Amino acid sequence: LKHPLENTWTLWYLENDRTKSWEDMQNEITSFDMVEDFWSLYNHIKPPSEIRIGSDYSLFKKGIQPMWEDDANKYGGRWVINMGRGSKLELDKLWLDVLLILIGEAFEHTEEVCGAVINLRGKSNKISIWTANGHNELAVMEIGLKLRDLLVLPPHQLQYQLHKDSMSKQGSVVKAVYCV
Ligand code: M7G
Repeated sequence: LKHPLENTWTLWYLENDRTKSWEDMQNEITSFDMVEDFWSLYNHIKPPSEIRIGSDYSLFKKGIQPMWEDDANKYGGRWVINMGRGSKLELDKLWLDVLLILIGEAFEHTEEVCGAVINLRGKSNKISIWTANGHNELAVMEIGLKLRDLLVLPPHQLQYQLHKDSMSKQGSVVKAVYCV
């Protein structure tokens, strides 16, 4: 007997390839809606620390593409954890914790959660949790504070950025609209 999840989730993998557009670098891997199927998938794929620099994994609710342009994301934003270089162990553990928090529906405003992304970038690895509406302060803050507690992050390590600001960014800095 398998144990159903609240939602169906889709795993995406982005492999950096200069000959392709960003959208075309996204590959939909598979979807699952059972606890046991999550673990078989997790055990079958490489942990983030073993995939190539420049790659991303994304886990989104089925039907939402891991891009700013998706209807579910276009008014949203993301809580970003800047990991720096970090250890492989830390990186893999934090990503697994984030996956479990998502599929376990740990938030009160769980309907606001769209998905999570890990960007493998060498010196500036990032994990982010994407939410649907960046102006829903109550939900954004509840999610940010709960993330900080569950992941046991030190204060000021989580920053919330609106996708519309990432989309139109000039230079390398996107302003944070909230910080916990
Ligand atoms: P990134 O991979 O999110 O972060 O964005 P990085 O700077 O740490 O590598 C890198 C670039 O990928 C952006 O400047 C965009 O050109 C493109 N890109 C990233 N995202 C998340 C999107 C997206 O959602 N839609 C589109 N069209 N391009 C994106």
